[in-house]
Amino acid sequence: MSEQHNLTHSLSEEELCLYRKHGYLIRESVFSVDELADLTASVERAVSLAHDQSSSGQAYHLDGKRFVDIGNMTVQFEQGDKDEIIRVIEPAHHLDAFLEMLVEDVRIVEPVKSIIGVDQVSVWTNKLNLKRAGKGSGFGWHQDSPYWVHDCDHVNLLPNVYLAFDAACAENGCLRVIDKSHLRGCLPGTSDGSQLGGFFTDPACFDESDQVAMEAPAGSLVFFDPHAIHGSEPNLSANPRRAMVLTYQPANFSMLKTGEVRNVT
Ligand SMILES: O=C(O)CCC(=O)C(=O)O
Repeated sequence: MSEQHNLTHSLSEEELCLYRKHGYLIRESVFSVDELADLTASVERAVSLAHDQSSSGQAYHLDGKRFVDIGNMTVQFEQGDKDEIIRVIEPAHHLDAFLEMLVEDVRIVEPVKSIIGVDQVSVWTNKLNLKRAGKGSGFGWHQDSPYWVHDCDHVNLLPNVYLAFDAACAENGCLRVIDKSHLRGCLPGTSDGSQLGGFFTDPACFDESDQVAMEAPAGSLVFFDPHAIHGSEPNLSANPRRAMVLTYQPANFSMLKTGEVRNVT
């Protein structure tokens, strides 16, 4: 890919200003319908593989949710009578060749370089985030930064890119971001006595009415700041809401779970 071509994917000054002001930016329909067909097939292969591998992994429960660690990968299942349904896989890029290529896609990586302000980045982590039709659970309000700060000295420099494999709307539990919340750094978690409570942002620290629904067509990208408070409602609709959240950092730093350095040029 020529340098000229790469530059066309960088964020414009106006986009960068919006990202910095609000803590998120949506670029609509970046991936084509044909690409999405390949990518969703790849996602389902990855899920099936993670399913097979999870039978030999290390299982544990946190607040009633089942997790299975398989090497450096964590698989989280839906709760209750849906407990064979995979909700999150982290990291997931190694499970399929299309996901491996996605990590290096210039349409994802070049805007991230604009955000961090560097010429080269490396992978921090990535997650497949799967909300099946009528079954996908919501995600409480949280920031990623307090979760990562114990493993990383540059937590301000970990922008997320959310790739919507399916159209995302209020009905299927689209991602929601609290506008401008990224400007406040790491906020305290709840202290409700639960195991995961500390990862959810204390509701006294923000106003839910500031939330913005990241509604977007399939193939869209949502860039959001590691300090941005975000979450989502359950998917009670007849349509799936599958996504991958890819997180980057400046070059030459190791990945969150694997310790491997994965530079992306
Ligand atoms: O998928 C969602 O709606 C929320 C994802 C999320 O919060 C995360 O990956 O940290």
